[in-house]
Amino acid sequence: MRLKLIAGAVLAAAMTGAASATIVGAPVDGGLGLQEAVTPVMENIVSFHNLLLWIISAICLLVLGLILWIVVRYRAKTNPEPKKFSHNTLIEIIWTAVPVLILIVIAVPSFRLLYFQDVIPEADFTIKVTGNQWNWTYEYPDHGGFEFVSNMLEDDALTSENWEQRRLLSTDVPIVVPSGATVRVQVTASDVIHSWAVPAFGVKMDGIPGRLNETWFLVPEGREGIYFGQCSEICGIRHAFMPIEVHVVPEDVFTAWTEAANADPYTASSVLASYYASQRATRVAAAQ
Ligand SMILES: [Cu+2]
Repeated sequence: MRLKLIAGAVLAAAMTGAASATIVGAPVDGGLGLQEAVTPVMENIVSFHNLLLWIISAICLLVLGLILWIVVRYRAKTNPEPKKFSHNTLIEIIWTAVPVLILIVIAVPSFRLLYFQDVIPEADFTIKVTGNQWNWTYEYPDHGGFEFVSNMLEDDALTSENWEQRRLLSTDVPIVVPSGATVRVQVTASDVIHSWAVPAFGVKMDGIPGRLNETWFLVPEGREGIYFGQCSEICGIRHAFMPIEVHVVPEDVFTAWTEAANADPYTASSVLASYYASQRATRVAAAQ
């Protein structure tokens, strides 16, 4: 009896684990920091951010210390006669040179990171993203050129039947990419400026009507899952309701999805549903 109960609990844990394990890139309750980095670009952004945090904290503490020291040491009560000097050359040289040095220390990794983001490595394939008021059009020119529009799911359409969905973040037709592939993303817009941003990828690229911007991302193998993003350039009244949902899946699932999408991109998500169902089944079987 007890054994059965334990087995049941393990099974339930495995099943909820399977349902929640697929969402990787999403906001978390009470979260303060950046989303967990999954691409090399985001890993670099996080370490640059952490470096800046040390520098900025040291500067704040130094300035706070100086203010406290001056407030106490030079207060009117103990200094009835104010000093009359107007400048101090040595101090002025120091407070010019030290900030210049700090800025150089910051600039070097900053430019290195900018070039790393900006210079697109040899890409495996391209996705073209067009921002519209208020949804995204996706095109896969290297996989037969199919195209579809991705809209936010309204609250009453949310269902976690096939995979876990999130309010204001899930879409009716998610985009799919394989893990381990370098993906070039071309971003533009049809009406006003939008911005295609996925925090866990370290990607935020403006889509500007009449122009084509490029960026890239690479999700390593083993980091498959669902990643969410949002339009990040205020673009009108429904700006907050044009999310981005990216499913990173193994290569063979991606191939099956592109084949289905070439026939009909609006029903191709069934490939994802059966992939997650088989994953769930494997996990449940492993737990038994
Ligand atoms: Cu927008």
